[in-house]
Amino acid sequence: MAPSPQIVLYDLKLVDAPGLIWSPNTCKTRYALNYKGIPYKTVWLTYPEVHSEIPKLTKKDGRPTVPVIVDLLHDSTVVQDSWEIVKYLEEVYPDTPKLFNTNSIGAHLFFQDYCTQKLLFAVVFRLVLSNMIDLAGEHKEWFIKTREAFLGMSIKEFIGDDPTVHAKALTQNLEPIGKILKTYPYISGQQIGWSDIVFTSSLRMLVAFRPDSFGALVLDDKKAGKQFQEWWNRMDKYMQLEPPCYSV
Ligand SMILES: N[C@@H](CCC(=O)N[C@@H](CS)C(=O)NCC(=O)O)C(=O)O
Repeated sequence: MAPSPQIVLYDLKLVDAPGLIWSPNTCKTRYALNYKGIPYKTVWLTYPEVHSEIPKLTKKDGRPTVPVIVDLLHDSTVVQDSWEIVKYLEEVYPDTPKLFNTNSIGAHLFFQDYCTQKLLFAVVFRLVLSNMIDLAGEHKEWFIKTREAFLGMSIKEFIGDDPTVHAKALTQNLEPIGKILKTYPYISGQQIGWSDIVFTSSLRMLVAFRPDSFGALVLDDKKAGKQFQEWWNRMDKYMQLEPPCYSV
C-alpha cells in the first residue's frame, strides 16, 4: 500500500498551466523531499491564494511566499522558506539521505546565493517573465502589478530590449559550475548535496518556460561539453512530481 503523506507541500500554480512544475524555490523543497524519500502531498495555490492562504498557516506578517510545509508527523509544524525547510528536514529526519554532507553547510548557502543572484535574478527570470505573464490567466494584471512593485521598475525595463545580453550572461555565470562538473559527478562532489538541488531548481524555470533556451544555453553549453547534460540525467530521478506511490 502507498505510504500516507507525512508532509504537505504548498506549491505555486499558474492558472493556464496547472500541474506545471516551475517555481524554483518550491522545487528545492520538492526535490529535497524526493531525494530523502519522505512521503508528501502537494497543495497547489495560485499567486493570489499564496497571499490569502499562507499568512493563515504561518501567522506571520511580511511577504507571503511558498514553499511552506506542514509536517503531519510532528504536531503539524509549519516551516516556511526553502532554506529553513531543508535545515528542518535534515534535523528532524536524520535517518534520510543527507543534503549537507559533512561540514559543508556554509558552502551550500554561498552556492544558493550565487544561483539566486547570478542565475535566477540576473538571467532566468528575465528570459521567462513574459512567458509567465502569458500563462497567468485571470491573474495577469495582478501578477504584473505585484512584480513591478517587487522589482521597482516596469517589466519592460527589467526584461530589456536585447535577449542576447541575458544569453551571454547565462553562459558566463554557468562557467564556474561547469568546471566543477568536469571533475566531480555532482556539484557537491562525489554525492548529491543541497547545491545540486538548488542548481536543478534554478534551471527548472527555464525548462518549464523556455525549453529551447535550456537546450541551447545549458545542455549544449560549449565550454562544459556534455557535463551539464550528464549531470542533468543523474538528477532526473529526483525531479519528479510526487512519486506516484506517495499520492493520497
Ligand atoms: N527565500 C524564499 C523565497 C520564496 C519565494 O520567493 N517564493 C516565490 C515562488 S518561487 C513566491 O512565493 N512568490 C509569491 C509572490 O511573489 O507573490 C525561499 O527560499 O523559500
